[in-house]
Amino acid sequence: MKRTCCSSRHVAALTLAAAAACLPALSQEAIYDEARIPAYTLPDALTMADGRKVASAGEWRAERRPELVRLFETHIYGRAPQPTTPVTAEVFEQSEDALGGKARRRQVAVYLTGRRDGPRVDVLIYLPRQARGPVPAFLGLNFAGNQAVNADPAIRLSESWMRESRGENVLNNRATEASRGSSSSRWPVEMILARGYALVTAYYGDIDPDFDDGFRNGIHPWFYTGKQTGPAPDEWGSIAAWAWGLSRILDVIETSNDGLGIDAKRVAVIGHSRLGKTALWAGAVDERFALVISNDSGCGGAALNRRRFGESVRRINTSFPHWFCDNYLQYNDNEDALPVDQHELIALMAPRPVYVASAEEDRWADPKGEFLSAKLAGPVYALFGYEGLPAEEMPAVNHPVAGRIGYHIRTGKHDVTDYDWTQYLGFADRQMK
Ligand code: GTR
Repeated sequence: MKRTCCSSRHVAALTLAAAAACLPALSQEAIYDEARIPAYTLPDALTMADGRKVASAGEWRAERRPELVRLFETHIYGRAPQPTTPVTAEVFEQSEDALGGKARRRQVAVYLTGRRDGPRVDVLIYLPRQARGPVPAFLGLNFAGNQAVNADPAIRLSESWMRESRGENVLNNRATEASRGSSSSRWPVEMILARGYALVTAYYGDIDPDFDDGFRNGIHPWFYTGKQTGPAPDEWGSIAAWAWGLSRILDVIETSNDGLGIDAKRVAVIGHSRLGKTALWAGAVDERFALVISNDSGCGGAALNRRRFGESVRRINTSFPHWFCDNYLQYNDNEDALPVDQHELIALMAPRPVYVASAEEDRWADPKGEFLSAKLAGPVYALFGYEGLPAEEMPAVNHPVAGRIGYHIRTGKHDVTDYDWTQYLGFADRQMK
């Protein structure tokens, strides 16, 4: 894989002089002042690359939408392969009486390549105990293993590689028993079930471990052809791989006999932070997701690249060189050259409902840039006869606004809270039930 500028993966291979040339930009301070944002012009979602205007939902669907998906694939996330073999799944544990009688639980081994020697994703499902017939669901990847989502002792402990930054709950890059329930504040399972929804979750590292190893582990190598040893500059990085994994989980829901109790036509995809970027990309490329939720997704997610506020393209490509495709490196300090911006990513959800959430103290993720993306996707929703985001200005903190596009900024930091979930559940009730 060729890289044209520095990333942690390649800095070692650069001459000293070349590395030094990269340093000033790397140490550049993040912009946290609106007055310092350079003037920029956003690409118009409704203008084709050849200048033609998109005037109808039909033209959007037939021409502009596919063009935008290709542009985002080529320049930001990388193109993921079509699955060559159907995914296979095996329920390895279940209970009709979980969480003190509130839930039914399913644990399903999903073999992403259909083969037992290929990557295996353990999917945890909670269904409302009393539900009759298939229920709508929230599907989201988690950061620390299924066992971190709830203290339920029956959840299989993750054995996959895990980042050590999660603290004492991870030892030698593996989750420990102490991690059980450690992320439960982000997953209010009982609240979700009480509202009639199922929760479906899996550990993102089961799909592709979140570190830069040149794509030798995880799902990528299973799709190399010939002598290929890594993705081409326009092929999938880790975010596209995680999103692809979400689609395979949806395949399982869609094709299993009873849908595992879930209505495949009412699955909302949700994610926080890097997994919020992932949820958005999953919703963009896979229109089977009925509703899409971005929680604090920031740079490479809902935030506009061209604002360069908080985390910038250079910064994210330097800290996490494996998240995006290599072509994205061309836009380090060069955001204006991008043929797309993130309001067009939100527009790719149209006409499906989409919700973007920010947190007041999460300035790294650029709340205003997230709001603007949600707002500026509106004209595409209008083609379908929907009101997008009914707000001219950024709403006050803790004052959610929603049309077919929802948005809030809540008090507090970069996290997923009950406040966030309360808005998502209300939005899903109105848009999906
Ligand atoms: C940060 C990164 C963000 C966000 C976050 C997370 O370090 O700069 O883009 O994705 O990680 O995923 O927790």
